[in-house]
Amino acid sequence: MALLIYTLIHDADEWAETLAAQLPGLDIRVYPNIGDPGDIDMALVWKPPVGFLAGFPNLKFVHSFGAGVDGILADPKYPRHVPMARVVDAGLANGMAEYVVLHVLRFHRQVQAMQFNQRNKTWKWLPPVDASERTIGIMGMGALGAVAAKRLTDFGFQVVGWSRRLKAIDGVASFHGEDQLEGFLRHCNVLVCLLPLTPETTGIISRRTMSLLPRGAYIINAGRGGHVVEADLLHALDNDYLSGATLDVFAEEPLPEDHPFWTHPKVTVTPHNAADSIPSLVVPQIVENICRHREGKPLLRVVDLTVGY
Ligand code: NDP
Ligand code: OXD
Repeated sequence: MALLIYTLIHDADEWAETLAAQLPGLDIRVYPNIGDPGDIDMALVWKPPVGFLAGFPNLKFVHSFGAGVDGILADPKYPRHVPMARVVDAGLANGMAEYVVLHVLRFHRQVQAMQFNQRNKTWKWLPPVDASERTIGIMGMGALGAVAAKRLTDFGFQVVGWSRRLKAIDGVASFHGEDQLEGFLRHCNVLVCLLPLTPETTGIISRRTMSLLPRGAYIINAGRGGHVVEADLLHALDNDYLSGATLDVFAEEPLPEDHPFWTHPKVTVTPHNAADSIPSLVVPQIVENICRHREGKPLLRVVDLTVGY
């Protein structure tokens, strides 16, 4: 039996080499050199094309290259009886926490305004705001959100989180469920999205939800592009309701050359690299799942296919 690797954005050969070094003898097939599809019982994938995975009759488990699995579940022909595992990694959580802290601090320390002033050679003192007067709200208090929230509390920010289920994290007020979304949003001077993209969360940052934020709020989206209704965000920025946005993920990636986000004075664009799966850090957990599969043990870090994350 063999492991198939499919990705158009990672260095598939590097991943294959790292896997081979840890599991000598593992039969690894890197797309497009698949051989007999009947040989494939495991697949490590990122955004496979529609119907691709359904073409492997002996597939027993699928592993995502990353934390998110929306790019796999977007395939309506995904064989639903095949379990899927995802990456939950301290390195990834650390990278994401750095990204969130960096952009929260940019907002907090008014870097956008100072850069604007510098371009105009304007020496202007901006009144400071104490961190305790800012509330940072994190949508999605999972493996990534919880770590970012904790780091933000170290700076003295008020931190609130929103998730499906109630959380108990020291120093972080927990809101949960649809009913508490409005109460959560009303607090957030910065709204950070670290949700998975599911039918429930698609388009969650919309004109309605943004209107519930305090005037002058800032948005950081490192979840998925599909969380944001882009036209609504542009409208809120252009009407000075929001003070700015940092966006790492987009409805279409790479972000098209003519997209208004590229040149918008209030938007910071990063190319979907808030946090990356690093082969040397992540491969051990994939190897662990391959071994468990071979030994007939339950997989770890399994995705609940009924909720989509
Ligand atoms: P987790 O599955 O660990 O956490 C997801 C969180 O979202 C949970 O707290 C969950 O609530 C909450 N959630 C899900 N659905 C809802 C809903 N309908 N209403 C309220 N809360 C909800 O995921 P990770 O933290 O590991 O990753 C989150 C996402 O980050 C990924 O799915 C991916 O899209 C994105 N990502 C982006 C990267 C980048 O570089 N830009 C890198 C890595 C990931 P509960 O805890 O109650 O289940
Ligand atoms: C992920 C990502 O989901 O990098 O891991 O987006």
